[in-house]
Amino acid sequence: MERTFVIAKPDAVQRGLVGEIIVRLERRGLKLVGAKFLQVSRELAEKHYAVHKGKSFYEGLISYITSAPVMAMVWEGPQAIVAVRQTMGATRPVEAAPGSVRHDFGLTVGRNLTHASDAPETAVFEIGLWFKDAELVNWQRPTDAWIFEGN
Ligand code: IDP
Ligand code: MG
Repeated sequence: MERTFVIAKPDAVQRGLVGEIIVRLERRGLKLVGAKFLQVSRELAEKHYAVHKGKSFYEGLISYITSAPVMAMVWEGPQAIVAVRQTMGATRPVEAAPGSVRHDFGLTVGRNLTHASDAPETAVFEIGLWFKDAELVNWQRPTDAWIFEGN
């Protein structure tokens, strides 16, 4: 089973959309295995977004993610990485599919509500950066047999 890292960004928290984001992932059948509500430090933000250092939007991105609390989460399921990015929608809300979080609640790329890991290696790196092993919960969900079958 695959795990992916998700953030409800400061705009999602301020706008009261954390529950909306969680409900969409739960309803899809993904399983929550870790969550923490925190104010992101500049140090953590720089590590998380190291890949974007030097880009025109980098400073704005660091100030956005550190501007107010976030909800950081780990979600699990078959093809969780691709599935969660699909539920969140394309980076630019005006290019995101109707029905996705970024389409339904966003307009500009600088306030696009969520983060989700984009590949298996990124997911491993991000989960390790934000969570200790002991903060992730392995739990059984009997309804899984009604949600997943094979791949
Ligand atoms: P992703 O979040 O969909 O993976 P990335 O390209 O990895 O998108 O960019 C990381 C984040 O940086 C975006 O979610 C968005 O918040 C911000 N960002 C990306 N491109 C721009 C831009 O052109 N202007 C402002 N912010 C941007
Ligand atoms: Mg990205």
